[in-house]
Amino acid sequence: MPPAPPTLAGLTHLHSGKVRDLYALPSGDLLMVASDRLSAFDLVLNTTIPDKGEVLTRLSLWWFDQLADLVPHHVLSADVPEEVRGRAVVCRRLSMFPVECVARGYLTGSGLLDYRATGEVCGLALPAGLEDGSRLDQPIFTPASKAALGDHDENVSFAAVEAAVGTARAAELREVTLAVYARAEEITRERGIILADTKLELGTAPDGTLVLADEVLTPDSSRFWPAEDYRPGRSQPSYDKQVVRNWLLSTESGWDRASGEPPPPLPEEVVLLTRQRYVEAYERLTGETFVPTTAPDPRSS
Ligand code: PZK
Repeated sequence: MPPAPPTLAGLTHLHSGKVRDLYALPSGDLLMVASDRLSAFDLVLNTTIPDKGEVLTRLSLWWFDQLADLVPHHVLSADVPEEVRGRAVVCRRLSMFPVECVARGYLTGSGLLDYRATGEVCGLALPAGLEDGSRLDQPIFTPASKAALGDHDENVSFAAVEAAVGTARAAELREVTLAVYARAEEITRERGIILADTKLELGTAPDGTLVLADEVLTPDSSRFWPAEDYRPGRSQPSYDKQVVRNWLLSTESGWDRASGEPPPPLPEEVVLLTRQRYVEAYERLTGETFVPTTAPDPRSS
């Protein structure tokens, strides 16, 4: 059973995702807290990864800065309650669009499944003969409807987005999503990392301005692949989670993915290697050394 979200004095808990928790502040703004929780094979593991929440928070802040000339973001401040220092941000409360805005430059995951079934992804016809990991000639906007926690988002057509948010807003969502992907892909490529796809959450401010929300371009919202290991025609190793997946699938873990049993706790060496992968992604992308400023997550023991 996954741990309960932290109780924060005076704050109302609003939502919990697999790894993040959202609270309402007395000011009316929101507090988004990134935990050290880790998901794999669609499950939240019982083992936490030290510093993961802080690494991902700092990475997301760095990306917001890289994207600031393309789209405004929701972060107001990193001045947060001391229990969550370093891994939480104060953000503006927006009216969120009921759609996950995904850009894909490479074919894998649900996009690959849809392509294999229909030759299309979100109603977009793709050339024949693509395989797992194929680079697309042009990045594509592949929106998805938001599913309840634990369910998978469902890929939807652009027409469905138009029906949900109106034609003008739908065009804006596509344009900003593809612009963010293009900017981010250029940056990751220069640093030896392939950005296969990324998922954005967008909302509007009271004056109607489109604003980028949630976390952006972290390994939890995007697929990062080490460029040196890229080989289309097979599933690509994940930058951050491959050690965890390999161990869970190994006989050593004793876990049978099909059993419905919760996965066993991760060995210390798997935890430390995985922590190092998150830190390395942060350092490779930002060019900055990661120095933790947080108190340890009290739920990580
Ligand atoms: C908002 N989520 C996703 C779920 C999380 C986050 N700035 C905003 N204004 C209004 N709503 C949201 C945001 C943002 N970001 C984001 N749900 C609502 C979500 C669970 C945990 F941390």
